[in-house]
Amino acid sequence: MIERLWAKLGKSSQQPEVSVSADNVPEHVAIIMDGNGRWAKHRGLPRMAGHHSGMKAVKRITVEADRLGVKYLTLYAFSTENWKRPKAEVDFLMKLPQQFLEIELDELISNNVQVRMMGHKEDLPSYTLHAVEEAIAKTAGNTGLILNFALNYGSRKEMLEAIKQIAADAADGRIAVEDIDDKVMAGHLLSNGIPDPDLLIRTSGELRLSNFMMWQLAYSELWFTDVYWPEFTETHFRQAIAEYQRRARRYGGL
Ligand code: V0D
Repeated sequence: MIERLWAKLGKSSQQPEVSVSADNVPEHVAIIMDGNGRWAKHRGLPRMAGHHSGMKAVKRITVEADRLGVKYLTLYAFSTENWKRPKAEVDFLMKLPQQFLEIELDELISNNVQVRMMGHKEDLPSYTLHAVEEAIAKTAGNTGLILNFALNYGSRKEMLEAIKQIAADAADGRIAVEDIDDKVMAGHLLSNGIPDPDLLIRTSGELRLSNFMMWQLAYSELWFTDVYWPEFTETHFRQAIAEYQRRARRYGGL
């Protein structure tokens, strides 16, 4: 409620300061960016307006994550279940990576951000994949924030593919069944090479994982807010991180 009021005022300078400590910043923050359609409906706008507005929040939070010293930011942009939505909406969504990158890629490059994608590439339209792959290639040498877009991502599919690969390796004698452990499994997941998220944020009031990084989130702190993704600001992000740090201090005291 109070967030809605702040959001209406618009300017982040009018929001209360949330103090975040310089140490114990989560290395990896993952976000389920929910509530874009609901935000639009709430305002009497088409769902597409919500998705478009959600892109601006992506920009804001990327800048803020970088400023705070987060190393990996993973954003759930499109799930394997999202294909069930009306074709017009899917078509609109698939144009967003290109649109986002046309506006933001140069700034991402000058800010040393490395773009990555985590998801099943096969079903994506070629223009979507090309835009993302171009951004990945152009930022591959960057050493700053890793901005990891989960695109056509589904955790069960990810785990099933990993299990199939490991089973094939076992069947062909490349690995012994008793040697299959956490590390082998993690090495076959789409997140290979990225540490597990320290903190998961989900916006818009739903308290579910919705098939997102179920292996990787096993030990993560979870933080939920009723705020719709298009209204999610730097201040909300700092609130989540401050709460993460408060929890970390509590464990430290034990
Ligand atoms: C819509 C809210 C950025 C969530 C944010 C294809 C739903 C806005 C990207 C993006 C989407 C993806 C890859 C990339 C650069 C940008 C994006 C989708 C949806 C789904 F390399 N926002 N965004 N992709 N929305």
